[in-house]
Amino acid sequence: MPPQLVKILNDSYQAVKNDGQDVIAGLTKNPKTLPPKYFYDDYGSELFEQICALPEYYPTRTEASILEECADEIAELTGSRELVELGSGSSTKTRLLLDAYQKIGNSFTYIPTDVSGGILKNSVLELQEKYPDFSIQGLLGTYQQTLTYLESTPAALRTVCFLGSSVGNFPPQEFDSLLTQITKSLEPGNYFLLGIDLQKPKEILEPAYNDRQGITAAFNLNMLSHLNWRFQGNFDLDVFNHKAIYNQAESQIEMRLYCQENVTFSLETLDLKVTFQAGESIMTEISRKFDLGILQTKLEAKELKIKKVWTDPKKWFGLILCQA
Ligand code: AVJ
Repeated sequence: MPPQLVKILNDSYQAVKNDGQDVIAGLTKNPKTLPPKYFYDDYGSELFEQICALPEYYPTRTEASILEECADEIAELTGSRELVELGSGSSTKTRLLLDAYQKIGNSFTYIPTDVSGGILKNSVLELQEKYPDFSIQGLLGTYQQTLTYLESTPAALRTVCFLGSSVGNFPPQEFDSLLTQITKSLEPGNYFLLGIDLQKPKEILEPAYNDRQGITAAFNLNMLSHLNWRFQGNFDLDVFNHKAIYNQAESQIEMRLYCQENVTFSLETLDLKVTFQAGESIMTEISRKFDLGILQTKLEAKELKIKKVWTDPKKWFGLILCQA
């Protein structure tokens, strides 16, 4: 049998089956929220790729510029034979790391993981062609499912990477438990590579999340169309508006969808009715902006020893390499 391109992490890795419970919890809260993982159906992942290329959206190209400088060093320092990536998307930036590991010439396994099956399968196919000597195994699942799986399959020379500042989606407490779970997925000596967006003026941050072409707006609204197909919903995208603001006190971007009318929608398979007052919003995402020093202390407290830290000349983005 040919190897599976993508292994599906199903609920056997999860104690409780929970599909949609997080949607119910968020939409019955006041104020309403939704988990950012619902951005990423296949179309949402495609929109996110477009965001990464926007002139206002600096994180992707800034992180790539740092990786261009330090990928060889990371490959040498870690000497890893396995790279697991959380939320790999198209794996575009990761190719800089894969190139560096390829130069070293050891046998090597790359494990991209994502919640979007379409983009994951396509990138596994492309990467297998570009890196014929690497073993490439996609994992389809949430961060939690992936980390639980990793814990059950330890590897001596493993690096787990979490790029693009996706950790910024986690509020402080959840971030804390995520770090605990990441530590559990690592054996002593394994590495963790973390990409984080750093604090900077509102004048740079807000345009990055309210782009002039409206791609971020389409990305935000697509969450409702994802819920419509996944849970037989009837959200009318035309009555919602996108807006992102920088909450200076919390150092986070907050992205919301504002409902323009008094209206009720339903999600049939969740047996849920959701009523909105005109002007009411759903918060779909927070994107935290970090202080490099505070974060380093936090990682050390989680028994992740800082090996090396890189930034760009403007100090807009940081890359931290830790060892368990
Ligand atoms: C993928 C979570 C890192 O927070 O910048 C981009 C998602 N949302 N534009 C971010 C996002 C709106 C992105 N992360």
